[in-house]
Amino acid sequence: MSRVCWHVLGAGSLGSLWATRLARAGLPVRLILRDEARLAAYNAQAGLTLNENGQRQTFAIPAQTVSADEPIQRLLVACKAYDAEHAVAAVAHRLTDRAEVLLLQNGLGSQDAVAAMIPGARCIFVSSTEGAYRDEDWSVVFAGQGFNWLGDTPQGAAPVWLDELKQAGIPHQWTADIAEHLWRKLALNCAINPLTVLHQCRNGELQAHAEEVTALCAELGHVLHCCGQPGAAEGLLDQVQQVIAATAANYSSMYQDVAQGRRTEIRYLLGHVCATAATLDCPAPTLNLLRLRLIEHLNARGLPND
Ligand code: NAD
Ligand code: KPL
Repeated sequence: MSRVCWHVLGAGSLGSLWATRLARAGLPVRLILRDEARLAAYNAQAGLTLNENGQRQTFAIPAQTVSADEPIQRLLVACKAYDAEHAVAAVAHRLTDRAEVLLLQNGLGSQDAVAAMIPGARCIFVSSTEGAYRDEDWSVVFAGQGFNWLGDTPQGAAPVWLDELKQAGIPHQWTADIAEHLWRKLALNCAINPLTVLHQCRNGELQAHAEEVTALCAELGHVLHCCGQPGAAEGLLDQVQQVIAATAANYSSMYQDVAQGRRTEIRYLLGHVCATAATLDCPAPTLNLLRLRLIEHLNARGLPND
């Protein structure tokens, strides 16, 4: 039986982590790169390298640009939230009638924007807690074990190809409520990441700012109730404190983005919570103030503030 090819759009950290594990399991994978220059750079290498537990393994995964003409039946979108819509627009004409599109973006907002653009496709949202970073071009380090929740809205049946994720050793579960998982992760990120940027600290150092964290969690819980996500609010402060303790030595992803002069996903994290609260007339003064402080911090460093 011929397998459906996994087209991976965005050969960054998470895209490479998925692509290499799928390829390692013998599944057909294609990388989709943004232009001919990137394709030439990739083709000058032996392939894409996965660095797991200090072991490096390179996979000669075929690549193409967005403008190749091969039809796409299954697309994994692994760009940042702010790039997803534009990237998918470039390949939308290649999607088949029954295409499935997996959206790996953190936060909320980008998934709905992509889904609205490709109404004929089945969009599957993924909430990932796995960790990866690039140590060099075309090489990814698997830095943190985690989990992937997958689901769609309205909720459909679990796709049969979940078996392929199992085969590839990608930890996952299909969920009837992907929105709750995405909101919960977004709330965790909003309670931790902006504060680590503003206080210029590792996650663990937020233990010295316990009052601020507590106030934020209380308000996030309130907003989650307002937007019909009470499940995502349950035990939020406890979990935030656990994550802070468990990742005490780490710098949050937003801290790392700012430290390295990269654009953040603020619009899809704090920005999304504040915009949703405003739409619902739900008071969120602490979150709004935090967003303004973060914007000021980004402006001072010449970084995009959305
Ligand atoms: P990344 O910046 O490492 O990779 C994104 C890739 O997309 C880059 O290679 C970029 O060149 C490519 N890209 C952007 N626009 C493109 C286009 N138009 N055409 C083709 N390629 C394009 O980002 P990442 O860390 O892999 O994160 C991806 C998403 O996953 C983010 O929303 C992030 O928050 C989320 N996430 C990441 C991790 C992690 O550990 N890296 C963990 C959980 C969630
Ligand atoms: O996901 C995270 C991040 O850094 O983006 C954690 C570790 C949960 C902190 O919010």
